[in-house]
Amino acid sequence: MFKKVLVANRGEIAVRILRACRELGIESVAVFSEADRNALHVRYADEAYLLGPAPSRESYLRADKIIDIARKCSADAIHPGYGFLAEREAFAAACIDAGITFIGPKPSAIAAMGDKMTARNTVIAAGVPVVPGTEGTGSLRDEELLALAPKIGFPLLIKASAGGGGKGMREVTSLEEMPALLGSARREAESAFGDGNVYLEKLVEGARHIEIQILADQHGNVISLGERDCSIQRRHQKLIEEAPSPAMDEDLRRKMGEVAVKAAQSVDYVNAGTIEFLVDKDKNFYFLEMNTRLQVEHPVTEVVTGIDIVAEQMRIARGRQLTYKQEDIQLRGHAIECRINAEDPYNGFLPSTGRITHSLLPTGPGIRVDTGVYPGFEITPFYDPMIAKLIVWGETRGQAILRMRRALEEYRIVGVRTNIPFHQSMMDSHRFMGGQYDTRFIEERFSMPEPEEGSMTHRPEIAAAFATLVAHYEAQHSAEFVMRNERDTSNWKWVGRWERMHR
Ligand code: MV4
Repeated sequence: MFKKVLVANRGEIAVRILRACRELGIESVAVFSEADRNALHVRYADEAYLLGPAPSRESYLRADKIIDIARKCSADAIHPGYGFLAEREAFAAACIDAGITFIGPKPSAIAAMGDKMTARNTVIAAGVPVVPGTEGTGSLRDEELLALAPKIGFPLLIKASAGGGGKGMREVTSLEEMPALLGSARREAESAFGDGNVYLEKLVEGARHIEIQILADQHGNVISLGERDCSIQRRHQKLIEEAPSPAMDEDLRRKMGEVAVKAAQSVDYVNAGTIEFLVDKDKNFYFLEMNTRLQVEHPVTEVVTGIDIVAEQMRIARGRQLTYKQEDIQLRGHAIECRINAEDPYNGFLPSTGRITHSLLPTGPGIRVDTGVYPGFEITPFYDPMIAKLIVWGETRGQAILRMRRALEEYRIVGVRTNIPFHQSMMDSHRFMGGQYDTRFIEERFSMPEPEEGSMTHRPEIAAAFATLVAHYEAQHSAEFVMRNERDTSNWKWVGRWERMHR
């Protein structure tokens, strides 16, 4: 196994990867920005190095500095996590050139899947179903697109080649409005990606966003670990994910798993990856894109399969065979993940920054919390607002929902606003409970209830007074607790007695 791994990321995912290193007996290296000097990932790692100022491009996007640090501290491998450098072909290539293993796919696979038009054509050739639309690579001019549009039919979508995540995407309902929308899609894509190429797809309405997790080793073995339903999104930000999907059955799961494996093989994929599909009401499914990285929502798959995906990534990168064969993969029970964001659901989901003064994590049966923050840590506006992922497991979907309600109720975060109230109302929503939702659910059918009458949300001065009293009360009690220990038998003596008794 690797002797030392550098984690080129921050927050909960850096901590998640560092934990895997610890369990595998691998020494770990963290990198951090000036805003993250006190971050959890820095404390957790065996070694930590400063990258630079808070803005990402001066810190977590500094590929040169990261590779330099990895060289100087003799790391064998770099894990990029998600976001930042995870899907930069040039970064993966630079790691390899420096003699450091990139824990992820080959640069060629990142490139092939990174360009969505190329990805679409590559998987078409491998027999993977895609939404009807334009075919062939190379840039298409407006005149060609306008000629193809009526053949594809309206409504359709203009999508950016370099896109993904909805950037540069436009819905078109008629030929008349198309020239203007082509122009604005190209401009948006050009400024976001430096590439104004676009292609067309028929719009699939009322579909669910379902993705298949795959693992592929360097010896040609590829397996699928079932699906995650990620349809609960707001402005292309996923908020809730679950596995298995309430809309799937065993037959569809097997078919989509086989297709996902084919898509991965079409680019000689190695390591962990995810194939995104749209699934319509009639259970037709269409390839959308492939994410060539570990994903935020990987824990729901870990929880229902019992597989440690990050540990598998390390084994794969080290050249081992997959630990599991397809027939070993069984899904047990149901997992739901709520992304806990520092944002105000009562105020247009506006980001909320500040110091976390208190927090109390839910625990107990079937609960997992992946977080990168702790009391005393300051949430800054420099990075993603996601501060934790709350993942629950239940024997059935119903039990998982009940458990999620319990966990959300236990969760306390003081100092920043969070979207916990949003998740609570979602867990009470009849449509969510019935599994009847698609990608437009939040925008079209869901609204936050008004905060309760007299709620502290509206009375900050009363909340502040109460918080002071509670802090005082808690301080008194913690002092009492320490005192009692000093007067009474100390914990160490107690442990000694207990151990003698059990000899
Ligand atoms: C679509 C679609 C409907 N039809 N393509 C959004 C981001 C990018 N990954 C692809 N997206 C979509 N592509 C066709 N042909 C609907 C979406 C879409 C969507 C997809 C997944 C999750 C949430 C979404 C929200 C709006 C639109």
